[in-house]
Amino acid sequence: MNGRGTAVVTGASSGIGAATARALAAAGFSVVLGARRAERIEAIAEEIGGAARAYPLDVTDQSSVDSFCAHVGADCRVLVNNAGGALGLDPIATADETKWQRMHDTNVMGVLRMTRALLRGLIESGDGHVITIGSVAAFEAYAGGAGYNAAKHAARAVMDVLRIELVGRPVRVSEIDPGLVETEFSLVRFDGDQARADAVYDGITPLTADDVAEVVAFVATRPSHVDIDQVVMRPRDQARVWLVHRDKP
Ligand code: NDP
Ligand code: 8X3
Repeated sequence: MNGRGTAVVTGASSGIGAATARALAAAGFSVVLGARRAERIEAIAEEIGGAARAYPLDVTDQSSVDSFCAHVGADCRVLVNNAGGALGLDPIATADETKWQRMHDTNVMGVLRMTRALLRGLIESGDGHVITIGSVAAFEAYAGGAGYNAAKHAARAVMDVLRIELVGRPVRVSEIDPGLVETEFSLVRFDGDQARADAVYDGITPLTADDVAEVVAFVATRPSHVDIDQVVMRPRDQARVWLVHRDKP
């Protein structure tokens, strides 16, 4: 069953993006997966089967975005801007500009590049939907978070403006803002340091990628007149980014 049209998922090679591609396919979408690790998205598309397709995508590179979107064609109905992440947890005093620029390029400019490239088709579909995976970091500052905070705050502003600019057009704009989700996120943030990444989830039951994907699929399958503007979701043990209850043996 692929009666709901085409859904593009960026950053579909792991974590929330991979789970979202599976969930949207199960909900009846023909999914198109994009990420830099081509072999991973090809394997996930093959596992999903049916009309799932996978093409390499680097959202920081306009020519890669153009080639990817040429494969998608004109019939995209849902775009899930998921590609992104954090690099480091450095205080502002010792901030690494390269990391800040990479975070901005992926989490903000990537959202712009993908949305701009597919927007015309989304409008012409008569029932388009842009869903962006933000973060609680989009509205909650925390020590060491400045570069990622700034990027996710900016991505949120972009989505707010898009919602305003599209009012009266047949396109919904939704933002899903999760707290702690156990994926490769922390491994990437801490540059492959597995022990440091594991410590982030120590003593709590974090959200899973499937928990978030289930919400994305719910948001994407509401009737056309229902726009779920924003969803904030966290593990029960997390009240703020920095306020986490941990069970210690
Ligand atoms: P993962 O690290 O598991 O997944 C990140 C995905 O983004 C990968 O598929 C990666 O693929 C892709 N990606 C990174 N850079 C690029 C790029 N330049 N072009 C295309 N794809 C890219 O982390 P999550 O699944 O957790 O992260 C998904 C989103 O959720 C991110 O936007 C993150 O900020 C957000 N988020 C995560 C939370 C968490 O606690 N895990 C909480 C709140 C929000 P590849 O490397 O193959 O290109
Ligand atoms: C990921 C959640 O708390 O690491 O977006 O910023 S957090």
